[in-house]
Amino acid sequence: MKRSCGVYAAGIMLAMIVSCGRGKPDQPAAEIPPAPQPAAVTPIDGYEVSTVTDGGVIGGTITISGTIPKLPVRQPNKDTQVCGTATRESQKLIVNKTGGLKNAVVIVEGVRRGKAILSAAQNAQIDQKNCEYLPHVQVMPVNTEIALVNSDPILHNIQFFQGDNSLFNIAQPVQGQVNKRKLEKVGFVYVECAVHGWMQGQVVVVDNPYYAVTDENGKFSITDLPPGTYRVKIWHEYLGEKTRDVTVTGKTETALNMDLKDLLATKATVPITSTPAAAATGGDAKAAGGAEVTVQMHEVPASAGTTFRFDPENLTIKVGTTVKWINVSGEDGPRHTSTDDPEWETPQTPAILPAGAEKWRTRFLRNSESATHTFTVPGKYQYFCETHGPYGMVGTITVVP
Ligand SMILES: [Cu+2]
Repeated sequence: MKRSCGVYAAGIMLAMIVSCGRGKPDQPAAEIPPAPQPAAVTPIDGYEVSTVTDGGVIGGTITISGTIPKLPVRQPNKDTQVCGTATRESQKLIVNKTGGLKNAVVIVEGVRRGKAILSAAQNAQIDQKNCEYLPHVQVMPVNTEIALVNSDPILHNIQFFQGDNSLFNIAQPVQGQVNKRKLEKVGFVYVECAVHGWMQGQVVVVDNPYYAVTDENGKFSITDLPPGTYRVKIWHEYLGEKTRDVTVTGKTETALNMDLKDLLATKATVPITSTPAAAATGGDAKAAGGAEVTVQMHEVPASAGTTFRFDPENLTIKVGTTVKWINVSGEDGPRHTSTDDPEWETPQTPAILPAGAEKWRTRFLRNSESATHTFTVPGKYQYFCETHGPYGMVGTITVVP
């Protein structure tokens, strides 16, 4: 049985207030303030629950016709005693023999009144199990919590991104550890493990309960929609999104079948495996003032498995040189930052700046994206990636006059 956490927590808090606040244990129960009634409303602002008596259904199949590319497999290379060494299929484009597309998200937009939010949907969970996120794609209502569970006996470090922003970044070293976080903004959230780059997931945050995720045959069904015309969005992590207007009439099913081959065609022009940028300048590069030096951000072999590094890690440049950091972790690789902002330092990653030097903080760079900083103050700098710094992604730059 699923239990409302809010009600449960309220009950505990009330019990604590009661047990802590009362002087004598045998005071009459009448002095205890009545428990606040759990509000029969949804956590979604502006969405009103009402009985839907003449609801219709939108259902169908999302497909891709034509040749389906095979995306690169994933190769576990860390914590292999738990994660294993076998390659894993990409989860980004799963299409069955008849073209059915798995894990497409179908969202009916703008519904402000209708059926209740399923209690299951208010108990969203992402389980880190066998070095994989379960489920890989899910939908949850805004202003509800998602439980982050580590079922593995190793450290996972889960990070949520919404757009270019990191929402949070939590290290979970203990098997069975659970942390909960409320997601407060509608939109698409990308989830990544800082330790195991092949662990990636998607959480879609919505503002009404009319949504579905397609099954392994590409099928979906959204029930109990009040009659009306709706804009329906079909979103897929790899292919992008499309919308279509659908008119629903009472107690009938309206078919919504869509072939996303045109979205795939736009992807086909993008190379599936990225080509790393020109090789960096070596272990201890020197560059003249006014020049630009490139530092790659990518996965490199290390003594214990592989890990993410700046390459070169240590750089000597002349004052006036611009350093360009570029993420070359591959299309399936993680996002990286470069920062020397003390606000983001950790005990493992102190930010070191010469007196009078300007700090910097790049945004989270996706694969092939880059950012620059020009060094105008001589001295020694130590900077880091906000996500992978605690796992060794730290670099130094020595700026000489
Ligand atoms: Cu990084």
